[in-house]
Amino acid sequence: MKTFYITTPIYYPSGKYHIGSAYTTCLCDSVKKYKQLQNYDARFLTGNDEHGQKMAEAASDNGRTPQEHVDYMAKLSKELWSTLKIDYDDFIRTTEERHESVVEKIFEKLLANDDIYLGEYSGHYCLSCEAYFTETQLLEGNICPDCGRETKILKEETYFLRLSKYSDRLLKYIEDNPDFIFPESRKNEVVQFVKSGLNDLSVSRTAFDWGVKVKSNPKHVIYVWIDALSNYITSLGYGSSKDDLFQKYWMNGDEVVHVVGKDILRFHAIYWPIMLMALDLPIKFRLFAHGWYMMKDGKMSKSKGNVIYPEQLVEAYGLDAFRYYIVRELSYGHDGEFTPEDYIKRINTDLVNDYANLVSRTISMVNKYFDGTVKNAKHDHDYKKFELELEETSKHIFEQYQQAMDEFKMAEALSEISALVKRTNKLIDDTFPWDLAKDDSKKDVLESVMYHLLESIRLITILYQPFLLETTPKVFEGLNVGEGLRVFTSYKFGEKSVYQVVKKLPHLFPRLDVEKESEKIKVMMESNKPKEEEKRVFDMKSEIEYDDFSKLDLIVGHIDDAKAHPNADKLLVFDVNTGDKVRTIVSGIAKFYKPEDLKNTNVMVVVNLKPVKLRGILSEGMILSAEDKDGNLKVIELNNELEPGDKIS
Ligand code: ME8
Repeated sequence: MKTFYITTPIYYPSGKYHIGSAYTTCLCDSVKKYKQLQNYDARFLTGNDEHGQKMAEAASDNGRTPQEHVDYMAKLSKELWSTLKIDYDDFIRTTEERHESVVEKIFEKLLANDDIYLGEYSGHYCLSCEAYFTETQLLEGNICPDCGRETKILKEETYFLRLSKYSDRLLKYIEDNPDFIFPESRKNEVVQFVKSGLNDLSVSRTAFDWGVKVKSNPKHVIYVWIDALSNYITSLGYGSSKDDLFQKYWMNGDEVVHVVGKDILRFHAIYWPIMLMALDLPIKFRLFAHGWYMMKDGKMSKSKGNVIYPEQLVEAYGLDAFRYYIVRELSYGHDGEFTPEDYIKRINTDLVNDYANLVSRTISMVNKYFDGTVKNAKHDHDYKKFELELEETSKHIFEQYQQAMDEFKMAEALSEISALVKRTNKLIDDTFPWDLAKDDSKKDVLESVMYHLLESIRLITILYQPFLLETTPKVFEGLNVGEGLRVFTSYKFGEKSVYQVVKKLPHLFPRLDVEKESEKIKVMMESNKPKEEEKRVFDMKSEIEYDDFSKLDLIVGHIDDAKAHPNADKLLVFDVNTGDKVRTIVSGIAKFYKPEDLKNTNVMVVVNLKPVKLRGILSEGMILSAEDKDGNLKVIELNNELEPGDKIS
């Protein structure tokens, strides 16, 4: 038996998982089931990424210790996966001893081989983004290109992984293995990035301690990505005394696929293969990088009230509808949009109108005309050509479906099945069974048509098995199809000789009212908004004296005019009347405002801040804004009765 090993990323359990994480997990689970139908020995790994500063912060935001927090979240995650009937073979947590002890060894091994070395990192660090930036990335005035705040020069002792040493080998590997990273566009992104030159990667931190400590120098904590990426092999027992799974699925395995979102492509396409090369292990995996589920108003975010949780959709519309929609709606490698209307329409069209309707019409006709029993009557008749056409279509669709599934084009695979459902429904339109039933001499023809409908439903249901977990067994049972005729090797017209169907199948998917049900989903999304009284936590700076505060000259300013910065997308340039004069102030808020949005408003200005040149324009002050939970900046607008130059204290 050939082996197949598929993995999701390990998720950061900072909060409840939304439909984005559920997408990757459902997709991998469906692929596992598909591979099992192809007779592979398939293994599926998922888990949680529990270390790092952000996790420690999420824990303290929730009033828990980091360990309490990750334990609690692991329980919630497993509950979600069980609600979604995810059939993983292992759930790895990076705080488990079996993982930590091996990560520790991996680091020491790389250190001993001189692939990791101790050095010093000095660079412009943005405290808010927790990231270093190079000189060329910074905006003028050492401003962070992501959030527009001033960066600080930080120096810290850190270990580095020699990425530079491996970049040629990596490029050659990508060239020699054209299907290593897919889709193609993602591969090109990676190649370009590597070709632009790889700097050695800082792989340890000293600023916090929630992580795996470097054994030989415990004041360092191993960088969360080195820790996290190792999960794909630590879970198989690599580096431990019991490594038979590692030998079977990795070293001697036939296929390994890591499925990841586009945002973590670089980690998997560059750092991970380089780690494997440095460990002298084969790069066994292929990498599929998918797009994101977005909302009409951008990214999913609790405070926008646009988040929807998988559990809510499953409870309202059932598991199969959710699992079907989630892999059907995102097309290969692209982003897609979740809208409540699309959700309901997709279920109504594909599952209610086409599939469920075909099954229920057929069962009721077979009962009405043949008392529930139909056999394979092979003989010629006037409608044979329609039946043969259906047989041909179904053969072709099986090939197309497999090809799409092998290439991780789930939406295409599902639309192939839909095409077969439509084609089968068309056999009813082509042959008018109700007319055939009126003529006793056409009984054989009618039986042949019914048989073809039933066989086609069997074949369709075989293909739906990786996706519709609850519905497909019901249909097979209703049609009295045994285990042996539910497998790919039985995908052929004529394999089942006699059908004996149930009197009536319970509704597979009830028809939904689009307007009413979309409204219901919108209400669910609104209810997911954080409650007003929810505690906000921020990083409190150290206490200051009044004298420190009084050093600030805070003044009411009136924005006379505003325009885009000619040389920087992220910056806006304001003419602000602060009473004494009209100042030019450059502000990194272009992501949140159009220039005209703030014209003629009164704002708070720090006027005695040392002027800085930002991309060629001298900025003579700072307009104050507030940052919401999701990092959006909102300028603090003041009462219009205030005058430019009024002092704020
Ligand atoms: O990145 N649509 O964890 P994570 C589709 N711990 N996918 C989405 C999504 C959306 N709206 N939002 C997030 C991490 N994702 C690391 C991984 S692996 C060794 C370590 C996807 O919880 C995202 O693209 O932040 C990523 O693939 C996955 O969820 C986990 O993200």
